[in-house]
Amino acid sequence: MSEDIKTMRNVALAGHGGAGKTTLAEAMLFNAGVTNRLGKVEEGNTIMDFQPEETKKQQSINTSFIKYTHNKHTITLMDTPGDQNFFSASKTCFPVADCMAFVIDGVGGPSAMTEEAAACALENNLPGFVIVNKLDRERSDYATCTDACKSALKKKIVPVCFPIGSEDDFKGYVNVITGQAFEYDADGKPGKTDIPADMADDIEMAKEEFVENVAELNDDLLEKYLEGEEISEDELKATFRQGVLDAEFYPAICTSATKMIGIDLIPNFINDYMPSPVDRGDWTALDADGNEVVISPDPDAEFCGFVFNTIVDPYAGRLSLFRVISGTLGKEGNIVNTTKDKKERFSQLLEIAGKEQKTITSALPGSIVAVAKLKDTLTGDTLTGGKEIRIPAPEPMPPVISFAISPKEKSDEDKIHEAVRKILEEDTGLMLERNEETKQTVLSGRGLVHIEVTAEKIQRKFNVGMSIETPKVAYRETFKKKIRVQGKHKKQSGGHGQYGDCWIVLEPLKSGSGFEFVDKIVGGVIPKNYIPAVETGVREASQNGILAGFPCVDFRVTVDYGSYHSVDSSEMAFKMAGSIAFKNAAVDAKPTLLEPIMKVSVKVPEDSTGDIMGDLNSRRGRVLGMDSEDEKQIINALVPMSEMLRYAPDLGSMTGGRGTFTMEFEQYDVVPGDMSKKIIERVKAEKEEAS
Ligand SMILES: Nc1nc2c(ncn2[C@@H]2O[C@H](COP(=O)(O)OP(=O)(O)OP(=O)(O)O)[C@@H](O)[C@H]2O)c(=O)[nH]1
Ligand SMILES: [Mg+2]
Repeated sequence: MSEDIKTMRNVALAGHGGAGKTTLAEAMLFNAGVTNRLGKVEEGNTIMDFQPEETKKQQSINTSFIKYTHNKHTITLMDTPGDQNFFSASKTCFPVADCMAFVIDGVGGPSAMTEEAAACALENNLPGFVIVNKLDRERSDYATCTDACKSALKKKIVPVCFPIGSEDDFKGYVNVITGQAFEYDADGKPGKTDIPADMADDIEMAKEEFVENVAELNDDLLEKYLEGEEISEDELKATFRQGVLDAEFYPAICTSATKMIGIDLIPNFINDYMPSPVDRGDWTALDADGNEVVISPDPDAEFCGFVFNTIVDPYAGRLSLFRVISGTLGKEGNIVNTTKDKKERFSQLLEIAGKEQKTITSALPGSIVAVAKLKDTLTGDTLTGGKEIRIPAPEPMPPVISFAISPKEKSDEDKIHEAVRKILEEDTGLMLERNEETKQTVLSGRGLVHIEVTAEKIQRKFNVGMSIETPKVAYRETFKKKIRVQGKHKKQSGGHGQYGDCWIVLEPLKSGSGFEFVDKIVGGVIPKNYIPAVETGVREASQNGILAGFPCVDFRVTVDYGSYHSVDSSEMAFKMAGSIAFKNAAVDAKPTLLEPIMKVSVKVPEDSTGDIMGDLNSRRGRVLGMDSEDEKQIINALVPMSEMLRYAPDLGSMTGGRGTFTMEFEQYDVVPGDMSKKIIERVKAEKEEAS
């Protein structure tokens, strides 16, 4: 196996927004001499947050990549966004990392999105380590953070480094593996020092605990430990590394990214203990018959790559980012997209470095590379040299909030659709639907900010303005009373007249029945060939209900009597008669407004359950039952759609971002009287305004 693969490290910086991932990446690159200037997120000049939307918001929106060499190893850093609005951009990248660095805010500790990232690590079987950052800040606390990580990351945490000094006085760390201590000067330069006297006892205990944790993984070592024999540093390191690779625990280290404390340790720690693509081992793919096949990170095998990200550029076209899973890819060539069953060709192999792209001549297994202008390839697709295998793509994150979108300029209707369609290629967290009934185009995503940023991106990339508003709810109308009426259409204008006459019975049906039409004409009082026209008349008129113009549902119309004229009757005249009959009936058949009811499933930490139930009640929800899963409660309820349009941000603030929910349409139900009145008035006012 090529040494070049064994020295590769693909590391995803993961965790909640604002923990310092981008700043840490910046500090690491500066420390390694990749850059000669230390950028700041606040000043919008970091390597990783380079998109205009990122510099404006001072947070990461997309995952950024950079590869650099350190001590004969090549480290690819993936700086993922921690904000839940942009988390789908993180989730698509985690599977192509070989390990995760969980960056924790030393003040606030792990939060909801750290838990989400940890769940991805478990799902993909990725090892990881914890970086407790911001330890220079007031009220930061290393021990509290590492302790909280146990439950948040669902893993044993093994602290390897311990901070010297705290808060403003944080100045270095002691490493229990080597027993060495370092203090940093104002420029972030480390100097070897003695373990401070007041830490000696604690470090002694911490070392003991560390050795015990490691010894537990290896019987020989455990025996030595129990016998009180000396365990060499090399033995300890080797078993520790195996424990890390098997994800038996996550080691923890301590840093301040802004003061450059502990930064120089990170790449060494990555090189020494984190996995290479060879350590990661085989990947599982499916062959053409759906059988599992194994793909090894073998440079001599046939090429196979997995596309995990797409970037759309209005000028340069589409850029497909993928990880080489096996084989060695050359600087140009023909490849096959096995997911789409299409041939593709690329003429340049690229490596991404922040906002830059540089051409490279070949890529080994484990490499994160990109090619431009593939015709049919999108995120989640498999590329091969021809072999029919597919790597299963992870499910995109379900959208939680929807907005109706429209172009700012009416004439941009086509342009906006084209732009949104392109943005969907690079953002799997978005979904676009056309609601024919409300005549709205609905864009769904992970949060309001997600949709707002999408609008900004569309403006910048495609130069077209997009407005967003709360989507309209598709109400319906129905009837509560049975009634029999006549519908007569008679016109005598000069020569040929018009004559149609029918009697209908309109009666309510149970919810979900739709519309039924029954012909009970006897004795030919309406000729057979005119009866479908009566039905068409009723059906068309019922598309615009009497209350607020919504389609009518769940009723039956029976035509049981009528009359005709041998010269003046026509299909048209009977259609008019049907329409008039329906309108006459609708007024007196107790018309009633119906609203869509959603089946909602909310997953929250146990201590929020009471608040969530109370809130669902205030949204006119009906709780159906509760379940529990992974220390969380799942509340199932039926809630009117109109009450759920802004649920995502509300749930976020009620649970500190720890709640998630899904919802789908269940049924239509009657809107309560007072509410119904308000909706009808609002719709009428809107219609008047529009006309
Ligand atoms: N005092 C102090 N501030 C820090 C440290 N690390 C980062 N910050 C600040 O914290 C803020 C957020 O840092 P980022 O690097 O953008 O955090 P992030 O994890 O990349 O956040 P997202 O991109 O939103 O996921 C910035 O203002 C940084 O300057 C640190 O070690 N100490
Ligand atoms: Mg960031």
